Amino acid sequence: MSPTNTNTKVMNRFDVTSRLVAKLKNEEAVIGGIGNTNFDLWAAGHRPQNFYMLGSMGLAFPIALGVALAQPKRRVFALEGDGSLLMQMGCLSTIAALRPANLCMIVMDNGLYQITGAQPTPAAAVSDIVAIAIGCGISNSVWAADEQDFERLVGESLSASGPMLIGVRIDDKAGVGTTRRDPVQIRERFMLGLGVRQAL
Ligand SMILES: Cc1ncc(C[n+]2csc(CCOP(=O)(O)OP(=O)(O)O)c2C)c(N)n1
Repeated sequence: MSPTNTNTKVMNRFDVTSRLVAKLKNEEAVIGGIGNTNFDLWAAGHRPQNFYMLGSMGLAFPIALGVALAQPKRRVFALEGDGSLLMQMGCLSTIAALRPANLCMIVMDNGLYQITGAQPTPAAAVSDIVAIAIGCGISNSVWAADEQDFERLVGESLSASGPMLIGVRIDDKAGVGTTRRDPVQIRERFMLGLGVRQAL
């Protein structure tokens, strides 16, 4: 099967991430995956409710699942690259089974392992990320047609009654920022931002 995203506009990760952040008004948590997704999340403007994954591919959705289950009243977003999601695909089945209503996953699909030299991923030619998510049981999985459609889908996710996955077809550009590589600070700021740690 070929990917079904060929009628969708090729967007830009930083632009789309900035549009997401601009729509957040209620201290929603946002988990960035390794590399470009968290670089662009950082560059879009640091928020205390942002978590930036460093080092391991595919952990943005599993971490976001934990946050969504622990704080069901908070809306949680997670950003992941297609290559990283393909490495940790089993998380989709787990999320489908647990059905956190407050979790929205966004896949930035450039069909590349961009940050390690732009090698093509299987999503470039044969694997359809949205079809995979639907097959795993996340029925509310869709490709965003363009930026306006992306914003509409994000708005829809804020009152969704089950987990949602938005596929975004993006260009081959690198992230525009670089997250400060301090895992302890990242964790502590996030825990303060989520209200599970008191300031000194
Ligand atoms: C478990 C693991 N394998 C390999 C790597 C090396 N690595 C880091 S980022 C990356 C590519 C990520 O691709 P994708 O998620 O599609 O994001 P993009 O770089 O395209 O934005 C690779 C292979 C790693 N950090 N961890």
